[in-house]
Amino acid sequence: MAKRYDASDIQVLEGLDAVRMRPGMYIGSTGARGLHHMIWEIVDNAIDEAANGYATEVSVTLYKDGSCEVTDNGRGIPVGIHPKLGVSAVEVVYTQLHAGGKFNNENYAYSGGLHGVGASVVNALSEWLTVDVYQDYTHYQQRFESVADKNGKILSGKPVAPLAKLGNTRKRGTVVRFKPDPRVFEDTHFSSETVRRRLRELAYLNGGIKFVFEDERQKDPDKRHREYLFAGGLKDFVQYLNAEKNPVCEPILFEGQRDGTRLRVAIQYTDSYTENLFSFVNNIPTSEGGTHEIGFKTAITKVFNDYARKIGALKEKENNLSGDDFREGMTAVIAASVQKPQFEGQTKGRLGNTEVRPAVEAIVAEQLMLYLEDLKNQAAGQMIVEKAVKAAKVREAARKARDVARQKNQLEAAPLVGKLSSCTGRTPEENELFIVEGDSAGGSAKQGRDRRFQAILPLRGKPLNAEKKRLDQVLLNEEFRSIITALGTGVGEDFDLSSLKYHKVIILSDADQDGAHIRAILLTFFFRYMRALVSAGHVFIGMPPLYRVQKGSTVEYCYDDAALPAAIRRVGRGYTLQRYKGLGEMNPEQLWETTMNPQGRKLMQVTLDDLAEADHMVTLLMGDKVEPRKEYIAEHANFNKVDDFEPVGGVASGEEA
Ligand code: TSJ
Repeated sequence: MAKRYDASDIQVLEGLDAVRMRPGMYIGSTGARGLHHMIWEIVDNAIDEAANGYATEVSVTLYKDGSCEVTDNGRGIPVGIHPKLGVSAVEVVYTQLHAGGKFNNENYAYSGGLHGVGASVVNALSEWLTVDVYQDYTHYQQRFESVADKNGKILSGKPVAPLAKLGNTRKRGTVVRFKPDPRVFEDTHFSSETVRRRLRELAYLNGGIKFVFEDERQKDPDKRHREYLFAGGLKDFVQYLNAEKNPVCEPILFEGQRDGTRLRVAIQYTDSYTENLFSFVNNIPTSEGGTHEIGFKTAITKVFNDYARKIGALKEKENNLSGDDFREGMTAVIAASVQKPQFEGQTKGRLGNTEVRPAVEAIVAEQLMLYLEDLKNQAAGQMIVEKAVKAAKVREAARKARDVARQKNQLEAAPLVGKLSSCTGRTPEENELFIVEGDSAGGSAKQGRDRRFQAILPLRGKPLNAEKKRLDQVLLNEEFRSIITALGTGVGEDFDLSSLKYHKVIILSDADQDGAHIRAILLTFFFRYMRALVSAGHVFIGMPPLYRVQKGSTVEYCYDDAALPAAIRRVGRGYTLQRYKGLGEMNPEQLWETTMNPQGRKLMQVTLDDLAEADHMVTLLMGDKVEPRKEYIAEHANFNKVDDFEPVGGVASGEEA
């Protein structure tokens, strides 16, 4: 009877416990990102079923008990007993790490989700998980729990009982409900916004599938239920992205497949100066770009240059136009499907697979050529080329202006460097740059700082609005030039994150309308011309206090109106209250204590969770359509509130790590 264990048995026995030992290895982090990753993992499986044509609807419900439920109306996970393991396929999916690799035979071809970690990881990191399968008029159910044994060791995701038949049903599909384990995650609260936005994005990327969002925790009925279904898919996506802009052509749509890479593309030009490329791999946003983006850009530049020559817009002896020229005013969504994606970079937001670049390049070159050869697209093709020729001319003129400015600058380099009070430390990871509104606050910050790792750059007046200008014009602005010089990274196409001199870039502006405006201008600049700085999490917003409550030696600072009554109660009768109208009213010690000292200050990290939303808001706040901006500002008039930073990309809340 002595059963001999082989390697695969050991994996079965230890698989899920290994996940609990090192959750970060499997879901990236145990913070908010990892927590939400649990949902995406399960949702991926449901989307797979729908994308293969077996389901039409995917829904996600957030419950008051902290659990999340994901449903599809597909075939249901197979319930048959696995011949080798003697348990149902459902159970295998939830208890075996990387079940995908092992069950790729005819009946159990299970993809394991596009994020690739599989449903078993979600099970391992949940307090409990239930799965309901509705298949062949039968309702099956199984429940898993993570329980402590008598030594207090946690056994992860154990089946409470085998898969059971509960009864008859006419329904079809799979329902998975799980509660993330608070022993694993720092915070188990699902963000309504995060889930809702991601479902909307998935609905654009997977046109024709209906996504339903339910949040049972919300009181407001409007926030409890949302449905997203975009029949047009990427076409609808690019039009949505351009909603606040002025499009100058119909969307250009194409798709293709080559050497294992599938690509879908939607492009629409607008009259703006900025380039907006949103790329995805297997439904995952690649905000740091990668090989698919490079292939796309290369093909665009080549095909449009060839076309420009063919129609005589470029003469034989003239140089090719640059890629930037053809991408000015371009909004594009590219969605690639890649077999074994490798995600690299700071936030795993860059595709590394080298084979994808030539595949994407070939698909785009072929399809775009077909588009341009079609007679009914002549006008659009001509317009795009003319636009690029104009962009090149302006760029050339700006380059000359910049050379002049640079020469001038060399003579006057002193004032530019002189503004920055650098720190003495030489470790970029530890160093912080405070960009401070106004000379007087800059002075206080300079005196109050810890000069070993904190540098101060005061801004005089307002930098110009980067949204309405080309990079060339932005570079003529002294405030932006001093920021670029201080950071050491270069800007735009030349931006190089690895030469960043300060790993925290902290914007410090007054808590009033002017301060909010300066903040928005700076964030717009970073968003448009140093996006990797933001996406890698280097940009922060300093939070100066609004009030100081004092009695004798007892002092309390309040960072929002809501905190004031409690602070007054704590300090007690006979207090004095100071309301800060600006940073300049604080002396150096107070500024240090409340806003700059890493022990006790509040910083908001700016994130780019939702690039589409971030772009919308930047366009809305800084662009040239006045009406939507007025509405937005009217709706978000309280500039002291942390929520105001949502515009520039769903700024994550919370204190720095
Ligand atoms: F991740 C998961 F396992 F938890 C999960 C899987 C969660 C959810 C919400 C849905 C699913 C899922 C899996 N939905 N649909 C399926 N389909 C299959 O697993 C399936 C069904 C039939 C066949 C077949 O060949 O007959 C093959 C597969 C992969």
